[in-house]
Amino acid sequence: SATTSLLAAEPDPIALDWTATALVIIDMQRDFLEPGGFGETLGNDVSRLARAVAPCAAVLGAAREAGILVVHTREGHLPDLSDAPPAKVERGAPSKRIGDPGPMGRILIRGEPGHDIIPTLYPLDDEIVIDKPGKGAFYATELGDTLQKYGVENLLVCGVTTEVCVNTTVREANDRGYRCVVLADCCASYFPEFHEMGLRMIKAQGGIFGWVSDSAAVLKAMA
Ligand code: C5J
Repeated sequence: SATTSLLAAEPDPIALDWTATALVIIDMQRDFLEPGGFGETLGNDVSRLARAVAPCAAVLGAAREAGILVVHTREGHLPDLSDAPPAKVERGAPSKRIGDPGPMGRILIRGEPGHDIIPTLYPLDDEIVIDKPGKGAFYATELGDTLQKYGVENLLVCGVTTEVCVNTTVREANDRGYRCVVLADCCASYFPEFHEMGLRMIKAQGGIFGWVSDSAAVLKAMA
């Protein structure tokens, strides 16, 4: 039908019914992409994530124009840290821990400037924003119910970081029966080799837990 397109992807092209497809943009937050946030406190070079912004913006613009459901996610915790497991807060040797004050407010806390989505990809008022305490977007959130309500079967997945929150969310979604297509140039990692391997893991073995495509293929298929 007119609502279905064939999207070039690996390991195989995939037919997508756009009325049953959502664009999911994972954790494109100032805390991960800008200096002074959670990502940098862990010792990462946050400039490595910048490459994903323009491709994400292009796909987001096309999805908005095509009327495709858009979902944004944000990783973070309540101000009292009641949803932050001590095992997560205590881990490693960061320069600042979750909840500590930083230049963009308290690190990884809901409502603080650093927790919000970067201006270039800022959600529109009618778009869905899922706040999640974990790496996966299904754990302890309303995402599953929301996707079911909208009749979603397929996810186009963008965001950061490829091997952490993107991979975890795609694994969760795959087990729940969603077809997940990860857009390679719309994702990024602090570790280029983890980005590469994170994508290869998804599409290996005939697409063991998803597909991999890119922004150019999506723009072409949506046109
Ligand atoms: C991380 C994420 N890397 N959004 N979070 O801690 O991938």
